[in-house]
Amino acid sequence: MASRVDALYIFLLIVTGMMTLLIFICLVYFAARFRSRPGVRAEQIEGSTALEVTWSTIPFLIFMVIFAWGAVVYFKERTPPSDSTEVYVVAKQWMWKLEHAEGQREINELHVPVGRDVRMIMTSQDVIHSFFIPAFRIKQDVLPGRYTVAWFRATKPGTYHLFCAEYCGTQHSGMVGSIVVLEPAQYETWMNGGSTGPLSATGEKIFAELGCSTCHRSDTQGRGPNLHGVFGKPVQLEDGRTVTADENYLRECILDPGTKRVKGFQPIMPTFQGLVSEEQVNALVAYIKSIAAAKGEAVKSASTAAPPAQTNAQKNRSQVQ
Ligand code: HEC
Ligand SMILES: [Cu+2]
Repeated sequence: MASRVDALYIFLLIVTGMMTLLIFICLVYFAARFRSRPGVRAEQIEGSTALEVTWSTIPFLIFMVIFAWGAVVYFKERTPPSDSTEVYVVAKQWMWKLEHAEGQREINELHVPVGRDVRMIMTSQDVIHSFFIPAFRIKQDVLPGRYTVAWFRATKPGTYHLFCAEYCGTQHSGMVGSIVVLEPAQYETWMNGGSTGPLSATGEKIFAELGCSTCHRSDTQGRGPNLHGVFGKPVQLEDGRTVTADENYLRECILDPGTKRVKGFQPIMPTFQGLVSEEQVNALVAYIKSIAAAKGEAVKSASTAAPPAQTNAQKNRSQVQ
């Protein structure tokens, strides 16, 4: 993204620089040309349509170019490619905790391979922070109580600054880290050292430990919906709305089950607010995502999911509902 953002920024600098120059040249020229002289009097001029149309149209066109160009860069930056590697980020006063989908945990350091799309699913366990990697030109607020997303693809090996860009308390300035971009081979070596197993496997364990699995069974007999194949799909709610089961939806179901109740089910799911840490919620989300992926389904978003390919899990779901 960096070169795209820079190109737009340089264009803005050139346009504004040229305008400034033009204004100053006119200022100096007119001051000299129309200076006060004895016997010469100014005369009043009443409007010029041609001139007004010109000075409205030209800036309008320039602004529209800036708008369209900015929108293209913005949408590109806000839309993670669908096959990105995922990293869960938890911010707290005053550190960054990062966990790879493969299970590696890091503090204030993120190792990534060169040339891979990396999508960060971020939340905060206390106040608002902001995930800022200046070299990659990405900055995204990290909020308590919900997920926000940012992505990048590093193109050059090296170590890059990671900052918190939102004043978050006394040691805000110490909330710094680094993004370590490795060659793929080096990255493999790094990856193979000390993992606790995939995040989704950790999630599966927590799922059993917290008793989620007693209600959410992989057949149709549970008191709660079968969670296989839920992620990325539209869900019908009791109040008539249909929402897409993305990361934020899963998170809300776990922490605040009352607000979005699945159609056809009793409000018996207890809230896990305060019982699970942000890391545990991330693991549960990763697990629920993995059991959608295991069925060979499009997992990233509803828009990429092909509706006709109904799996058994989905058929079970519609029977339950
Ligand atoms: C006492 C039974 C029970 C337990 C325990 C339980 N749930 Fe639920 N869950 C339900 C029911 C019933 C629903 C559907 C009604 C609703 O949305 O509140 C549901 C809904 C959900 C949904 C939305 C499913 C969909 O199809 O959209 C998710 C996700 C979920 N639960 C995750 C969990 C997780 C994770 C745990 C463990 C931390 C858990 N549940 C524990 C009963 C339970
Ligand atoms: Cu911070």
